[in-house]
Amino acid sequence: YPKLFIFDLDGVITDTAEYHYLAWKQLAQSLGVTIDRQFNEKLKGISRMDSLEKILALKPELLTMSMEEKQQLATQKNEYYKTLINQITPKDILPGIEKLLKEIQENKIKIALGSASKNAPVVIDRLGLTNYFDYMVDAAKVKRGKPDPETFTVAADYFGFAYADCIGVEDSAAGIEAINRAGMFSVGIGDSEHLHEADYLVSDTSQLNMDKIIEKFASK
Ligand code: G16
Ligand code: MG
Repeated sequence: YPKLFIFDLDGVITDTAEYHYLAWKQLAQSLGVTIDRQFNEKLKGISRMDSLEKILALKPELLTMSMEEKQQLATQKNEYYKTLINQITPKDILPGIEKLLKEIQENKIKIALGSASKNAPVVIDRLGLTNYFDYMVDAAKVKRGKPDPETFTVAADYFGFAYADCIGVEDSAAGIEAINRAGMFSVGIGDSEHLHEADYLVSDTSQLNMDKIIEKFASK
């Protein structure tokens, strides 16, 4: 029986990718760079600074920028993002997620958040889901982001649980790789083209069912 579920945020609990996109688009515009939704796919799940580097790479003369200037731009993007996430309400919880959290909690299994976002606690609060989480990984303290397993192992270590007793839920390939490398059971949300390495894959969050996940976990 599993002891801990670790959830990714963006793309699993809610769709903040659109807000990240709008904030990056606004920042890119001020640099004379245009980005589209297709390009934004590359920014999903990766850190703020790594995302900025990918945008700067679109215009070679921007790459010579100092670290201080880059920090300023990253902060600017975050200011745009923080304004946008103020619009988030519990209506933005993806289908099936609150039911799943409730079932896990009722079964006395611990729940953690494993997001790369430093804004994750604010988003969870705006969604009204804070009380479901026994622990939230502090993205600012994670040294190596996904696909490194650190985000997930930090959560298990907090409780002192064996990694094999944990289940990670992710929508990105980098996230599934991180869960697998941690030696945990991986649940993927998306298509087999991107997430074929997941131990168990569902097409969207409405297909998530606790009993089914635990059955798959137990038979691994
Ligand atoms: C999220 C998003 C990424 C974003 C990252 C850092 O990850 O998918 O696009 O760059 O967090 O966010 P922030 O700038 O708020 O610290 P996740 O792990 O929740 O999918
Ligand atoms: Mg995600």
